[in-house]
Amino acid sequence: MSKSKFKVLIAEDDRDARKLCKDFLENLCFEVYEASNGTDALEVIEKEEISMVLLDWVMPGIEGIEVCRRIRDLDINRYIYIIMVTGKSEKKDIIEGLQVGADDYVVKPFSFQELKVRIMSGERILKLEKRLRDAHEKLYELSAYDSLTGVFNRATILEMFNQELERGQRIGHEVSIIFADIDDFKSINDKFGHLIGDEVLKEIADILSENCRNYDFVGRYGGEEFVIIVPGLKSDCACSVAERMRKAVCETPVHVANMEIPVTLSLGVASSKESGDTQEIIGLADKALYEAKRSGKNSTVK
Ligand code: GH3
Ligand code: MG
Ligand code: MG
Ligand code: MG
Ligand code: MG
Repeated sequence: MSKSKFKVLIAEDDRDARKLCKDFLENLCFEVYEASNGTDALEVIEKEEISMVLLDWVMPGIEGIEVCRRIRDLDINRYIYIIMVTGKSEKKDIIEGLQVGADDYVVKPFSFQELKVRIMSGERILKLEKRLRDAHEKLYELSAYDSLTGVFNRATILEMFNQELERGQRIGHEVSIIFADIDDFKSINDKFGHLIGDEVLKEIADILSENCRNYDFVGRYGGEEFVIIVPGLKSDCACSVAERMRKAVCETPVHVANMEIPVTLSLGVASSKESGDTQEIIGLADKALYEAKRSGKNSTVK
């Protein structure tokens, strides 16, 4: 069997049986955890990234069958492969075990040869599941983030804005939004070229991200325009955030390819207090941004 990094939990109240099983699994290169009752088993599963459980049925306290049921009720984003290993050998027991969520069922006394091939079959499924999970994560990254700047893309940031507005309504929080547009970006492109322009966009995205709180969201709305969602802040406070960003950008020139490029931002702020409609709030922030541009740029308007 190939070297495996999967963590396996042996939940078994009989000490000798547990020890035998542990030695056997460690020889197969698994990282092994032990529990002598159902309560401890569930605790280990919550704490460690357990991938496979060899689960005895008859144990003091919470029995294996109930542990199995509770594992399937857990809200986790990985699969746990469960093999019931028990002396309960009647057909109705096997049916019940598989019905509550066990993937496999081994009746004691078993041969280690049999246990090994059953574990290998579980490992095949876990490896496949891990590959699918990784692929899903990768797809999410590709679809949710802007590939140039690494901040959220337009579709994602708008979805997050909607979610935050709903959450804000539920818990009675105001949600603010900031539109930030680079001033005269076209002339930066014209003067330094598009590639340098791209680097400037990345730097600005970084500065915006560095100047917000952990629970704010930064996204690229398009071109040289960014959006920052600020949940739980009234528009006055969101204006302070916007001003902090504006100052951070205009006070230090952006360093790209051994050049110092002066950049400024115009920002528009709106909040959920002004309207209950997503599009309307966006329209208000856009209008405020337009006003900042009209009145001379490098400023924040609410
Ligand atoms: P204003 O102060 O009114 O916002 O002027 P501006 O020049 O920033 O705005 P305008 O909308 O006239 O021009 C935006 C420019 O941004 C034009 C476009 O070529 C450039 N741009 C959009 N996306 C990208 C990109 O991904 N990379 C680069 N380098 N330039 C981009
Ligand atoms: Mg037992
Ligand atoms: Mg611009
Ligand atoms: Mg313009
Ligand atoms: Mg623009």
